Amino acid sequence: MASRILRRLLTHRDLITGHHSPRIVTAASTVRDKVLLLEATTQQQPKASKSGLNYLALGVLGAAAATSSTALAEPEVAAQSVRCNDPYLPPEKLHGIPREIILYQYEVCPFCCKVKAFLDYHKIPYRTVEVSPLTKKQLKWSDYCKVPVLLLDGEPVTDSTAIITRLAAEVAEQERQQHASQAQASSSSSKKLLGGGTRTEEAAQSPGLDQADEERWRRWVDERLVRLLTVNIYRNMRESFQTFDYITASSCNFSLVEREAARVVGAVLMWGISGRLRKKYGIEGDVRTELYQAASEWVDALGERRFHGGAEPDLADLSVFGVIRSITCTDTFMDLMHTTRIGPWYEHMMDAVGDSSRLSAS
Ligand SMILES: N[C@@H](CCC(=O)N[C@@H](CS)C(=O)NCC(=O)O)C(=O)O
Repeated sequence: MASRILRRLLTHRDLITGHHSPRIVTAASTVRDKVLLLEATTQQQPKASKSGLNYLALGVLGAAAATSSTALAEPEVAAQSVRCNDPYLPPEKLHGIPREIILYQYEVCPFCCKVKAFLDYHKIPYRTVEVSPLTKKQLKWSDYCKVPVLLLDGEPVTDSTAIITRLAAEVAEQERQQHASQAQASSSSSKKLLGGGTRTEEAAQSPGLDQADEERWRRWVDERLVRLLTVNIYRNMRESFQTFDYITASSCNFSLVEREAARVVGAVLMWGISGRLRKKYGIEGDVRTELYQAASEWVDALGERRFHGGAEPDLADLSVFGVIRSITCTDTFMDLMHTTRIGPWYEHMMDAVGDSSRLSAS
């Protein structure tokens, strides 16, 4: 199973190398029905701490980490960011699917990969700007120091969860409008509208419960799964080097010397602090065993369903998939596929998400 998945992944050049073929996709044709009930509030984003331990080692990648996509023009936006109070709550105000989306990212950052999984699944075109972890010069227009940052027609939105919540609300609204116009055209399609579009009938009958569960698992990804993945990919010196081979290979504009320096310093540094991370995250047992347990929790939660969302992935599926996809080519990933029951779901997710909707750098 794992080797089949890996073979297929290796055909996805964009994931491994950061190279992408240009592709124009119409977002409107692939929107999914996401019903979000709660109200949102927004507030000014405080300046983020630069001490994010997860990707601390990425700092050693330095200014050299800028890839070709960095060539995109600096945005003309106010030096401030917008963030939901509670990132799981949809925004009060919708603006429609943005015409231009730019993702400021680290290529293999799990939070950025979560956002990319959402955009890829919905075939919403986007460009990426690879941020230098050391200088963050690509983000100097912003007071927010982390990635991802998404520019939606020039408006900055921060935090992967808030970004996905916001985009999901836009997509749901677009789909609602499409259904409404279809319902006007024929009475039979109005029946479909009540059925919830792409959601399962069961889900449509209990939207409240369904959304609460979706949110619970999204929180689980942010508060448990990402942390477990992080401590696993740096759990010993060999795996830490393997992870940094992968990270440095994913940033395509390194000179040979820069790449080697980043690889060695980053791997040693991250291995060195992995114990502290474990403590910080309250992970007491063997990290691999705990990760396997987490995978079991997820598979058990799926039950007989193809996806958590039923016949189609929901935001929980896309979040779990996105963060796991960020560690492709590591032993942690292979062990997850070999040792746990998560493989079949992961393969279904690869099929559902399909090719990336990322546009090539201009
Ligand atoms: N809650 C944030 C977390 C973002 C985050 O921690 N990003 C890391 C990269 S994986 C970061 O930018 N750390 C600060 C740094 O690299 O200086 C989200 O979901 O977007």
